[in-house]
Amino acid sequence: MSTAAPTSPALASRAEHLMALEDRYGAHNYHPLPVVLARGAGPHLWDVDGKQYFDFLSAYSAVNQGHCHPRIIGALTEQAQQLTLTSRAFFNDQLGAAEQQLCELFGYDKALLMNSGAEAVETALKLARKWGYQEKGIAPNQARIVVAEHNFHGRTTGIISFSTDGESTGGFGPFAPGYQVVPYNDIEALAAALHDPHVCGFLIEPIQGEAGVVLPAVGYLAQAAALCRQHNVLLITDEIQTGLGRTGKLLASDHEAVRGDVLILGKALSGGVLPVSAVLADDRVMLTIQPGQHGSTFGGNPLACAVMRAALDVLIDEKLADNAARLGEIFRERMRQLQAQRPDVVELVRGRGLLNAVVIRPAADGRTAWDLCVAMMERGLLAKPTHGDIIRFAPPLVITEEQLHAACDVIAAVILAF
Ligand code: IF1
Repeated sequence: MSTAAPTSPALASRAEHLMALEDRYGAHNYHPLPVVLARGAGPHLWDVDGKQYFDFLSAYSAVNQGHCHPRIIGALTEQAQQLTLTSRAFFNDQLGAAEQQLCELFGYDKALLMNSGAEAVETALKLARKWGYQEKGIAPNQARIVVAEHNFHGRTTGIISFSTDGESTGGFGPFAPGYQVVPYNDIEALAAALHDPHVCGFLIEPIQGEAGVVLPAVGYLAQAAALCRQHNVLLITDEIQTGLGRTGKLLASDHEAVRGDVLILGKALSGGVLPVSAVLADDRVMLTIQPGQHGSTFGGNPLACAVMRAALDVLIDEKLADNAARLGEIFRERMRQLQAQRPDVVELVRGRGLLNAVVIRPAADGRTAWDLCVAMMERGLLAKPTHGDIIRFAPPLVITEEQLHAACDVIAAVILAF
């Protein structure tokens, strides 16, 4: 194992030195774009050399409210000097009001606060099973949960048990049983799966994010909800990436007036300040878990609650969902103009609100979406490809129309020169 310092700061630039440190001392579980960020504000990021970028990833939709939003940072710094963590062994003066705000905003009886998105997904799976045994009468250990092909719900061994992505699953078995995969956006396949009386839940992303911003047919979500009601199955909507204004409504499922029996939130629930996730459900589901049957050290901590409350206030007060709806139309129109100009590069444009993706045709000389992202980075816009040929464009929802056009000008310049 090399012990020498990777590079002496004098010889390498600060950015190169910092990238070398991560390479030497950090796990290689990501392949980041070669940019080293040091500051963020609103839709902008700055690297260690002071170069400004538009952030068109928003930390995978965790920074909907913009980087370092003053109201959220204010709540963080104020609470951080009062009380950060008590554990749930005791009450604290932040949790109840935070739970109330969540339940009133989204229309559920109760909320269970966790930390990462994956922890909230695991919590939802446990709730569905508990409800399945206690309320639906499924035989012990026979509960099954239906999921969609090409799903992404997190990285725990339990969650990747139902992933269909080799990158997420390879080398991590054995996997948990009790899941059935059906094609996304295929209502007949779902109907067939829900006939199984052991099914207690259907876990779905209203729009598949990691799969490359894949939208189901209009009406699919509503039909799925109807089938779940018909078969006494819990509809579990994972809105960790699509929720909180990202697709132009408070929740992506609002576009079809669908209400998940279990709602999962995360990412922008804290405005990207610290990990906060939540599961919301009515009493008939939530109260199947009793004291001592589930929890987490940091779940519902006072600091997370104060931050979450400010993040939700910003989302509502600044009408970020409406901004996403309006600017998303403008963005997709700009991208469609590019598609018309360079159909050899832009294969298709899809998305809703400010969750969009452009599918890129690889160039004859083998250049790919990655090369486009590097070129955009050089021109001051940060975006990341997913699954090779898809570039996700998801700026913070605080971006202005003028900033959006400036960002589209960068995208256009790179694509027209590709
Ligand atoms: C990575 C993308 C991936 C999610 C949905 C649960 C979670 C996520 C719909 C888990 C997390 C993140 C994880 C991050 C990259 C990003 C991501 F889709 F957003 F692009 F991976 F697919 N449900 N998505 O999107 O939440 O535990 O991460 O807080 O793992 O590389 P988490």
